[in-house]
Amino acid sequence: MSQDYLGMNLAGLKLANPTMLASGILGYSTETFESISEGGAGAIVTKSVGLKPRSGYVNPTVVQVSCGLVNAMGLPNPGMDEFAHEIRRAKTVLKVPLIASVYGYSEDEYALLAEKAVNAGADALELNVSCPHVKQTGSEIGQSPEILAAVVKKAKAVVDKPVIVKLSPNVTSIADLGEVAARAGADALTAINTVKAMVIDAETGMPILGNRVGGLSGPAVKPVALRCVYDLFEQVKIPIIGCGGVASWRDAVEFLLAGASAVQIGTAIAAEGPKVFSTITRGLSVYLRKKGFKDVNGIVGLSHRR
Ligand code: RRO
Repeated sequence: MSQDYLGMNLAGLKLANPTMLASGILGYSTETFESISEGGAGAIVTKSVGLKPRSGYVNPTVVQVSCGLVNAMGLPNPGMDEFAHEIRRAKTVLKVPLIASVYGYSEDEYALLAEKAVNAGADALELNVSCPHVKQTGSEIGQSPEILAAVVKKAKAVVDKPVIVKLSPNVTSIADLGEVAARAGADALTAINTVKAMVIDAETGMPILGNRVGGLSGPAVKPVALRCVYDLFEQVKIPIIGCGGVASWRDAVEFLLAGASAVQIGTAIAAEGPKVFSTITRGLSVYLRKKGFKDVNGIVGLSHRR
């Protein structure tokens, strides 16, 4: 069986297969990125990094629920100047594209972060404009068409690498915001960030997360994410990367049929480890061969047929 079924060019990025590590899962170290790459991922997206170091919220920051994980990490990160060293180090060993996820509080900050990440060697950027529980960077930037357009335009003006925009499901129309990002020059969209959620402990009568509220990921959000990808595919012409509850090759196929060109995997790594990537790509390859498709592009958006 050949892996050639799975190779692709996504918005200028050469991928050996359409799976990526989702931002936010696993830290910032070259060793972790290497283990994910060895597990079979086609690309790696880093945890979101801002200009200044941030310690994040107090514990607990992640809670397991029956249908996934609820997190409110609060953007813990070492700051871009420190992280740039790690990008440089990772680029000396990684054989797959490294996509730097960045967040900021203004268009100038996003542009500066984009420049710094690309100068350090990042192959592409993912603009995180959709964190569900950190004010300003998530809710104000990603939900305002004007600010979103300004952020994307400015980032595109300063770097010559692909700019991907990660969208929130916590909006009235993700497709309208995807269109705004595409018109502003985004090369691809990731859908979706986590869904606003919380967990309450009946014994203590209190919210469990240190931040009280957070974002849900994992199997529960898959149908929400599929619908978001489906709506985006109807309205936007740039590639879409599906993210939300992908744990098996069948999940990946469903996202491709909805209109995604690739998928990101996050929560499933907690249960399966890095081998989840090769398990999914093997299954996807067998599916494509059995169904008579010669590559992934053959099924992207096929569920839109009438
Ligand atoms: O760090 C977080 O709490 C976080 C981020 Br930046 C995000 O984009 N999505 C999320 O669920 N958590």
